[in-house]
Amino acid sequence: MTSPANHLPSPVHTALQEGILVVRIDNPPVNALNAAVRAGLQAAVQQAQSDASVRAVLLVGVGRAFIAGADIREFGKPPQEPLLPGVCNQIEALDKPVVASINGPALGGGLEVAMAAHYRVATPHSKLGLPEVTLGLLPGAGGTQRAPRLMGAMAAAELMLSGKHLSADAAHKAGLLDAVASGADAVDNGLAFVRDLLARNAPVRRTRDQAISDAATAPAALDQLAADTAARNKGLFSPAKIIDCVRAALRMPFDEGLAFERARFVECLDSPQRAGLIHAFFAEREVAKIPEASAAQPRPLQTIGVIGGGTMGAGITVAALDAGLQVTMVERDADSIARGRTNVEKVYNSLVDRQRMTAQAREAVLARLTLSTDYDDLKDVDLVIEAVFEDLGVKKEVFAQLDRICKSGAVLATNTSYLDIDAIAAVTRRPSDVIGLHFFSPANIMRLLEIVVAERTSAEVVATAFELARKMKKVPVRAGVCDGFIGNRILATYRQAADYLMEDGASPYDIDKAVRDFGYPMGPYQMMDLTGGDIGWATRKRKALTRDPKTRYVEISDRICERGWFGQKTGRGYYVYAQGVRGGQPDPEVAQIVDAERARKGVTPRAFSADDIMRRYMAAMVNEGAKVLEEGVALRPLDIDATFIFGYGFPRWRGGPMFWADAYGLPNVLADIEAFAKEDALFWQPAPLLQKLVAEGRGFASLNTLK
Ligand code: T1G
Ligand code: NAD
Repeated sequence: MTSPANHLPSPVHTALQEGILVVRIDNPPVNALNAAVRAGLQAAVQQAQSDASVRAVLLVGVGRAFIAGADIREFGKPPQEPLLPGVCNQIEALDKPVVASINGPALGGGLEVAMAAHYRVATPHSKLGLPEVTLGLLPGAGGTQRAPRLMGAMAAAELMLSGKHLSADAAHKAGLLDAVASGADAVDNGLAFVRDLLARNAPVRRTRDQAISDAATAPAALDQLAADTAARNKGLFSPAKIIDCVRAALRMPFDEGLAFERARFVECLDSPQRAGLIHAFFAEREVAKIPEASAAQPRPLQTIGVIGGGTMGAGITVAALDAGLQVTMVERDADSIARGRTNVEKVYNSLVDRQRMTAQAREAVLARLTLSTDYDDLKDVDLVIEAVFEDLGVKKEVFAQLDRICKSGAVLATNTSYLDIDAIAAVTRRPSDVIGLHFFSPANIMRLLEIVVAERTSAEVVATAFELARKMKKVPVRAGVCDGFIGNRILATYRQAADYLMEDGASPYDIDKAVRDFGYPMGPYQMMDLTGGDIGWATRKRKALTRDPKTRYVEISDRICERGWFGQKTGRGYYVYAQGVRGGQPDPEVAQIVDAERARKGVTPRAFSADDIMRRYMAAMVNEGAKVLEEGVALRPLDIDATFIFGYGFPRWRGGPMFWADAYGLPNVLADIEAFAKEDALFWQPAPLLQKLVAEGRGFASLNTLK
């Protein structure tokens, strides 16, 4: 059978077996419901309806998934018939039992197809969910009307708002499944289930006809959920629409509810957040597609060494243990290694305390950890990650030792935030085995891993680093060597723009508020207080020796640090952190310091609106991003987007700074920079790449495909 959409062979195959029409959906890698699949499903239903020898229908997915949802790549393009809501209604309307036999992911439209079927069975490792909210959407093929009828309105609302994937057991308990089969083969499981149905002459059971179990209590509970959701998902568009649809399911007849859902779905589709979130979805995956991945195979990776058991060393150790690896942590002395052990155990103890891990599981994980003060214990490891003090001399010493001790073929990595990795590699006889693995604090939580490829790093070592990231479920971004790589370099630039705003008249608290209202969890001065003002101060002092005297330098943060006010860790920074009070309070003494610095510099403060603040903040970020691109430090704009979404709190629904810039309009970004350059031409130098793209009428998106 060919598909009407494109006359290519249909990705949906049917075969009659014992009077059961087995419908196989075969659209690798995850059987996404593109136009051809939808057409194939529709044709299968029509075949089942018209063929009297068909007594029942069995839907299965070929490969590692049932159906992972609508084809996300189709969103934003003109819709192609048949549309999924209609296909689901046709499946449900069939007057012969339809069984969905699930293996692997049944997500979004995939679960909607299964809920339109009359019965559902799944293999034990299947995952069921309605994660459309993570794409700025809602279940648009009946999911908001059928899920409440299968699992209750509140449970359905929570599933859709969380975007979480349920295990087969949890889905069964929730009412989404009729059975969890023991077998791993979906066809066998399905055939056995259908045979039993036919033997019992089981009726067609349409989900639309099911009553909603908590219809009496749900309306009031939904009010509370709506309030919590609005507070939790500040600025997000689709969560409120999901709740409106569940309300409709409680109030309206099924088909009216479907129409209501459709209208809300189209509103989400048209929201710019959908485009930003879908860009983030694909950016998260595209970053792993790097030139070295096709040029080399990763080396074996079972045993890891971690040098330093401080903030980062301990977090990296936990990330490696969670990835199932053997870890040897090495510290300077007995006290330090004891501290390292405590830092690691603290993480697992709190998981056990919160019943998110059993004591046995903790012991099993910690059994894979070796603690040492002897570098010789690293002689057989596959990869070492150094996380000692941010001092070039100390790091060079460590790498010289590793070069002497580690086996040939071991990967030698540094977690430095800023230092020159080529200089570190140069103290070894194997610079091709040296690479930067820049984790973000807390390293066992933050998903971003900047993989810094030094001048001599081999393709095999890069591939091995990306394999480590895959094992640790990190989002790996390939970066070149420069001061601060991709993230910290761009961070330093927009932080500078924020400091200029502060010295010119904006209060640090207004700047933080503008950045929060833009969608960040916190502003730059709150972030400085969280990570510790002393770290930035040390960096500024280190850079003072080489700073261009013509560059404008704001000393307000120095004044604050000179008082020992390093932020949360000292109870005071830009904000005051009173015992028992959530979050920091603006500090009038900081405002006095700011005023004094303005007076000392002869600056007459002026007013800046939130829009003025964000135009400068974003212009600095995007302009430096363009420089990072043209220097080849980042491969593609999407690498910068992923860096800031997964490592610096950039609001995911805006798609990242470079994606945001395309939406805002590169000519507008350039115009802003040229306007600001009238005040400070040295800082506001437009990136040649930005000027080129504007001149050619192109966006950053045009650079997202690797040559
Ligand atoms: N559409 C298109 N491509 C998809 C896709 C999808 N739904 N899901 C995955 N891919 C691609 C992905 O880009 C990658 O491509 C490859 O498949 C493997 O994915 C009407 C509106 C299923 C749990 O949100 O969560 O249905 O990089 O690397 O880690 O109501 O993919 O190899 O070229 O992620 O094993 C709702 C999204 C859609 C699920 C597998 N569905 N997918 O994870 O592999 S909206 C989702 C996932 C919808 C309806 C609505 C995961 C996965 P490439 P992968 P994985
Ligand atoms: P930290 O001070 O918390 O820990 C450093 C540890 O290294 C200490 O426990 C110290 O005893 C140990 N150490 C020092 N010299 C050693 C040696 N020769 N052999 C063995 N152990 C030694 O510092 P941190 O915050 O964990 O930072 C470590 C590295 O990670 C730095 O390069 C830093 O720039 C980088 N980094 C830090 C962060 C962050 O947010 N803290 C984020 C990313 C990267």
